[in-house]
Amino acid sequence: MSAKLVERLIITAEKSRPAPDGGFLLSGAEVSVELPFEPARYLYHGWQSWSLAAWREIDQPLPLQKPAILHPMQLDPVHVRDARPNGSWLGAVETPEEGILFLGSLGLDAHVELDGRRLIGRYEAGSGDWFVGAGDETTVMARYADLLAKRLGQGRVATPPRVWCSWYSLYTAIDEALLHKVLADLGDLPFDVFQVDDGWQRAIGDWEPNAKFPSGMDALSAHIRASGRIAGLWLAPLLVVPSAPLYHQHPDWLLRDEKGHPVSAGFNWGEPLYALDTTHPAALEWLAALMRKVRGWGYDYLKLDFLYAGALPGKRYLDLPREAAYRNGLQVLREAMGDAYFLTCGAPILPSIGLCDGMRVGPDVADLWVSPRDAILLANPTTPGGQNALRTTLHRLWLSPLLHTDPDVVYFRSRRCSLSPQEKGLLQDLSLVAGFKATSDLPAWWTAEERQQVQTWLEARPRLQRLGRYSFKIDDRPVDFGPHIAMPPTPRGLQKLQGKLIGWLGSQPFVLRVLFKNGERALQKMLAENV
Ligand code: 9PG
Repeated sequence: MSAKLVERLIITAEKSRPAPDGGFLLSGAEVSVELPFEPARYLYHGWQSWSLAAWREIDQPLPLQKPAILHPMQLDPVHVRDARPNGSWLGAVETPEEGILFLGSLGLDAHVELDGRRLIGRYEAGSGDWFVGAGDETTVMARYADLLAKRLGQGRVATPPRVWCSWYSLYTAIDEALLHKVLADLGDLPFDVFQVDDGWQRAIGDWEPNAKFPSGMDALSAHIRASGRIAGLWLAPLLVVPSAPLYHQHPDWLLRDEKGHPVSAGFNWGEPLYALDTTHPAALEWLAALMRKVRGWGYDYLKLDFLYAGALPGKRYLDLPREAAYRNGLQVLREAMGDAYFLTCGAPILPSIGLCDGMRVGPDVADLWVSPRDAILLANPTTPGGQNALRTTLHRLWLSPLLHTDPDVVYFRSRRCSLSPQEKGLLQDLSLVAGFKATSDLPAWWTAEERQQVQTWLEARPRLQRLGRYSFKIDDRPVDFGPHIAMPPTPRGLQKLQGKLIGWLGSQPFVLRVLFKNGERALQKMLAENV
């Protein structure tokens, strides 16, 4: 720790004492640290898996990302309009001595912002503890992770699984026969898990197999397990859509606002999304029964997605802070799923620690590097794409002592993929650095050479060394991600106007419905031609 700097800080808190390895432990509903220098860059740390995490110049505020209808599923909706540099639970600035000054909460429901020369931390409800550290970035973040481990716990699984996941090739167009074919085509490639993603269920909230899975989900898992692999399943258990019977059967289980309207959890699958109240005893019992059911079907790896829904602001059956309410729900899910591998996704970061084995730590990848429309016009760094996934994942690797950090899948295929060989290489290297390997490539799309690359990647256990914020050594090969994660320019003038228009259109449910229908049609066409 940088002792000289720490001595010069002016700390305001109810209680403050030196931390064992340098820095300070503070307590208080609101704490502040006065900086003895003018900071130039701030570490934005987004709320959930998909939200942006990145260093950014303080004099270049982040433009408001669009469309607004997706804010609940891409940001912390409470802090969308915060004008100052800010982030969930933690924040940091670079110091003149090439280190960082860091403030992070040790409890849930906390937020940090930079007000001029003051880092301020606040608990949303009540009070709690904080850690202040200064010095080398990797060392300070490791110390913070260590303190969190003591309070929140850690994942239980030593070795991260190697996963084949159905999403980034087949999307919702999966069916029983197709998955059997993929499983056969994978042959003896050493994937530990074959994970069925979105597309098997009747509806979001109606977790029974649809007509594309006539033999049932238990028959499918038996087939997967017969190949020597663990069967994995995707669910979004905390979401409910109006087309699901649950929405009408249990209106009292929905998270509501002060006026009694269901709280928006975003918009997807051509429908508005709503959230279950994870403090409602009957809803919790239903969630536990759901976990027991899918375990009973034979799925021992669960990817639970869109989990942020459980931590949105609203009125609950029990008057708990929102992240505490979420964590109680997660605890019930964890206990009911027993010893299954638990991957959280779309998950608020801190309140998931200790209850899951792995966590998606960035937004979705895609078979493209960046969408200029989304990145520039919509100023949205959370939509699917290689660059967005790379950027945020790199800023969340500090979580690796606490859980397996899932950077999302990597691509080897050249078929149906617009990533350049270099971009594919960056994502592959990221998977090695993050220590979690997954792909969605259809084996039938690989050339013989690509299949060989997959085999080599799956078997690799490289020596890893972190050289800097974005630079690593993988065995003896230096890798620098730094040049590839620049933030897009802030839209001005005509682009800003275009962005406003597209953002407005993108917030209209009828537009999103049309886009969804078009997407489904394009997917069917793609499958007819390629599978
Ligand atoms: C299945 C997918 C995959 C994927 C998940 C998640 O902000 N959004 O609109 C948004 C939509 C979907 C999404 C992420 C963000 O993808 O990350 O791996 O499981 O659901 O529907």
